[in-house]
Amino acid sequence: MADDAAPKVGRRGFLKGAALGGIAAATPAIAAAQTPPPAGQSGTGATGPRAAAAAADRSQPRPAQPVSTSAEQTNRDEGATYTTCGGDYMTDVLRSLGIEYFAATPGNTFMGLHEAIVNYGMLTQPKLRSLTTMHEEASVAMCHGYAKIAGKPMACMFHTTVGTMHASMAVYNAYADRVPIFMMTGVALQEERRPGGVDWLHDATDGPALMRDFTKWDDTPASLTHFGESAVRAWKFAMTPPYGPTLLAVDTQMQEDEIPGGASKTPPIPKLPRIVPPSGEAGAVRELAGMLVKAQNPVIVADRCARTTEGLKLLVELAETLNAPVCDTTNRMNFPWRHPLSQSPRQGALLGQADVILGLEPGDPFGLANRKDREGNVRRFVKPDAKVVTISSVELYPKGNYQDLQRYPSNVDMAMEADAQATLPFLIEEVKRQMGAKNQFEARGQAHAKAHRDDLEAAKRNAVFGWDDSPISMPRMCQELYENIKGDDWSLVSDTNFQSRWPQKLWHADKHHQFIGGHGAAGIGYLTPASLGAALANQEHGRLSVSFIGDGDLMFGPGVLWTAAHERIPILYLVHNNRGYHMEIMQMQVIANRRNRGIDRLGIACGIDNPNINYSMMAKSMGMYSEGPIENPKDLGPAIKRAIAVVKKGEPALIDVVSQGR
Ligand SMILES: Cc1ncc(C[n+]2csc(CCOP(=O)(O)OP(=O)(O)O)c2C)c(N)n1
Ligand SMILES: [Mg+2]
Repeated sequence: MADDAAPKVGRRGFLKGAALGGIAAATPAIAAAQTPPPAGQSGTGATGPRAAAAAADRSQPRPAQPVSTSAEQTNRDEGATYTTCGGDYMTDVLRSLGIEYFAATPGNTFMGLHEAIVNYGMLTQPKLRSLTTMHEEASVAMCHGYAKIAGKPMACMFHTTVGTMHASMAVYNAYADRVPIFMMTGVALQEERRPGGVDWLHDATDGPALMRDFTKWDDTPASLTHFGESAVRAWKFAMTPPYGPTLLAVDTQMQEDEIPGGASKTPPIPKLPRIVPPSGEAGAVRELAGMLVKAQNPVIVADRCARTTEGLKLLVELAETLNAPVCDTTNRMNFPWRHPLSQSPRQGALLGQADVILGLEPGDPFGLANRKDREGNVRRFVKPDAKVVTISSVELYPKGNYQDLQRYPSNVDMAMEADAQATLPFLIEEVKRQMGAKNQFEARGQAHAKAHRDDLEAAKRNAVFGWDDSPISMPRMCQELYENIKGDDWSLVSDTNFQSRWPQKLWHADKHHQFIGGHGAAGIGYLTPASLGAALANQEHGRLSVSFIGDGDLMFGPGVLWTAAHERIPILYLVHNNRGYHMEIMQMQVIANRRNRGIDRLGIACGIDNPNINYSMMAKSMGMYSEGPIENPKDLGPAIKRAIAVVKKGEPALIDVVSQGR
């Protein structure tokens, strides 16, 4: 990416640099169009909880840069070559939306826009950064991770048909994880634009159909004006809860050709309104507050609740007001890990005693009250008279076919169809009003605080089992990392499921950017690129991004390491190298044991060994600092220290840790 550090602007570049001004002159409203209203101005009044929630929402686009409107700069189309192609206009639309990054594996169905981004978008303000990937799945997963830190979409574009097919699993992950992505693919609508046989193979009359079941919205705009409107609409829908990926199929002719009629006919950039997410209906919020205030044992289960920093703060406020325990599914950074009311390890026991259960954006509302055993028998484990209330935006946008909604939750008493984070300010206000001045729940809070301390002590005791073992134990790997980052502004940009959640059990984390949650749809091949996208978003804040990636996950798309090195994105990858698809080993062991056939041969199906892969050498071959394979746990801490020094200089690094299954 270093290309734009010393731009050779030249005549075309100079003219391009002037281009934004040219469009601004043609469309005076453009500079103001995507500038959000002053913080605090809301759809229903400038004060109160709604305004406070909106003020802290980092999802809104950045204000457009000031633009010049000098006469010289309006001459965009003077000279021998055209300077106002459709791709340039599209580039301006993207950056008007606050999009800063664009990831792509190149393909000629989008070269008109790709060239415009490289030769115009990267050289003029506000600069776009184009990142080259080695698999379309990596482009999408990078956008997935980026959005979880940045709180807004990154753009990617993939080749028609073949690129769309490659991208699809990562799109499904993002869809199931309710994460916004601004995606584009090409399409040559006219046969004259398909000169060769391959061009026909790489075209589809309805390319987005392939992923329509798991994208939030798509369109195939038929003119530049239409592109502008659909692009703004795609961003808007992606960022309206439930968030999700949206897709535009963009005609090659429109990307490549001059703007019909020349620069003066450049279409305007449509205005993006500030989005106000739906909050719960006032009467229902009052009723829920009453249930929570009266409850003896309320339990809050937070799933994809905290979209932003503000969401985490609000959940802390609700929990502390009620002294109610919070069980965090870890799909988002919902709640501080060492908060005394953080009770995730005790979720089963707490739900069993609960009289009111509040599920915030639950991915599996059925699971709030029911468990299925391995034989498929369902058991309701909450008390018969326990009340279950959910606040969820997901059911405002249901789709068929893919089964991401989980089993029908007949256990739910009230389903508040609203965004949980947007509803929390009203719920807190109402709980406080109904509670009055006196805090009636202090004893409950103290009991939970003690349970939290007990869990922490138990986790510390358990962590030392096998401390000096080789392969290296999970708690040892996690703690060696934590000891080296705890003084920094760190961000764990991977999931912790495959590390048995040791970070949640032992680390202190109280900031929204310190953890990004999981895959969404458990599609492997997500961790390595999604971590990188999140690290990209962390880069401008100077945060230390660290990531655990599986050896299996890494081998789904090792080319991500080259993108990390090439783009110089600071991140520390620890490869949890258990030399196998260990999740599948565990599952197959259950089957083999059920059939009394032993587990000795399962490595044949699930091992990644013989030969062992040297991930450190692999990373080095792509220009990345690396160490390992590390087998002796005593070598791990010093290696991490050295790698972090590299990361702090702005480079990626990887350590291959030969480690236990879980
Ligand atoms: C695309 C895809 N293929 C297959 C699976 C099934 N699967 C789930 S976990 C897993 C193993 C992943 O290996 P690794 O990343 O090394 O993690 P480990 O379980 O070894 O810790 C596999 C293959 C999946 N979830 N997604
Ligand atoms: Mg593995």
